[in-house]
Amino acid sequence: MRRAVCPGSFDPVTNGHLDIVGRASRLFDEVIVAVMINPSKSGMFSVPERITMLREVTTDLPNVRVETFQGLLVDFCKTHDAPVVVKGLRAVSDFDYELQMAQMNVGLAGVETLFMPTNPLYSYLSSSLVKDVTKWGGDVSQHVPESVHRRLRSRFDSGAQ
Ligand code: COD
Repeated sequence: MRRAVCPGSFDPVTNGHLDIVGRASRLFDEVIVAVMINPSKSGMFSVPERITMLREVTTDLPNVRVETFQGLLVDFCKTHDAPVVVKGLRAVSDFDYELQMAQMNVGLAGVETLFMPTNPLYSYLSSSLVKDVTKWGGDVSQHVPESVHRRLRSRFDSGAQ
């Protein structure tokens, strides 16, 4: 079985993430979306909330499952017998950091990274940007799935900063 991992913080999942996960699901037998826990980042949504949102928006992709992990990505990959990581590349600014991580992951455990060019529709999208725009009353409904949009709005309506 060809299995790949799409890792990230997903705080929250955007249409850019979803595009990469959907495309990866057509290339691999199984794709595991890994919500990686970074204890030094508090995040807006809890990890269980991020997992719930991801599961809601990937129900139409039967070969995609969502898991979480705290630790090295390569250890998650080893545990799940997934030798490949799939990442989206938005711009040159992503490249330096992504290249370092990709090279480190090969060196640590032979885990390869496949980079997919972002869909031009989503090339400027990030979780941080959708949170910031929502915070100041902007409309991000074109940029995140409907269920995520609802949660973002209600989080800010209830006073999140
Ligand atoms: N279009 C296309 N792709 C996108 C878009 C978009 N608009 N937005 C995001 N993506 C893709 C990118 O590939 C990105 O890498 C991925 O989605 C996840 O994005 P985020 O912002 O949710 O997640 P990040 O960048 O915070 O995730 C970083 C990781 C958690 C993957 C990384 O820190 C990690 O692997 N941590 C585990 C600990 C570890 O192993 N550390 C050593 C690394 S060598």
